[in-house]
Amino acid sequence: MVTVDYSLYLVTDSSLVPHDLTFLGQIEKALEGGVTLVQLREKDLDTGPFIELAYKVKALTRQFNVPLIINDRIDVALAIDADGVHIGQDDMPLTQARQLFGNDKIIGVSCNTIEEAQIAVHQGADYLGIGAVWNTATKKLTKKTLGIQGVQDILAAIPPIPNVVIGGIKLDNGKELLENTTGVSGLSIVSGIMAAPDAKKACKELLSMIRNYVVNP
Ligand code: TZP
Ligand code: MG
Repeated sequence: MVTVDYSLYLVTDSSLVPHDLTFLGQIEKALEGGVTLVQLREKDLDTGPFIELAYKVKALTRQFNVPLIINDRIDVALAIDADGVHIGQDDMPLTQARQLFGNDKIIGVSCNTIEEAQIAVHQGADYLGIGAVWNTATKKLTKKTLGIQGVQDILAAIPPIPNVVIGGIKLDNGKELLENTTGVSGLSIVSGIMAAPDAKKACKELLSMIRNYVVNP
């Protein structure tokens, strides 16, 4: 498996890109700004267009030597030979995903409770996505937001495992989160990067803040 730096994890959302900019251009800017991981998360694309887009994003992430993770769709991840897949609690269970995907690929699992995190660790997740920490306009949330304390409670209940925290994270509250937790591997951000007028600058600022708190390979 590739060595992964979880420090700044971009999760894409094409609907958030400013009108004068392009989706792929925005991802490229984010890569130039130093994002360490990219997840292609497009909920409304049919399989064919999703695969077509995924190949384009993969070509970009390869240039920067950054792993590409596909949200939800194991079939798409396999088809394009992505580096990993990210599954939620209602997606294909981790055990089956691992059987299809093998041990050499990255599988991340979304967790909102201690129990979900413990199960994901037990079943061999490579990393956890913990959230939502705060409210966000990017995703309709069906579960409680965790707050900083909720994130810390989950981390305290599981053995050390790579993890990213997600939901409503910007520069200032991201700093507050990292200052007040131990064991967070990185921040996962959608609108704070995809909607930024200057995504490269936004990523540089986020990364230089994160690097003060997080040590990754
Ligand atoms: N999962 C939990 S919150 C969220 C996802 C995909 C969206 C986070 O988006 P943003 O814009 O970084 O708040
Ligand atoms: Mg999902």
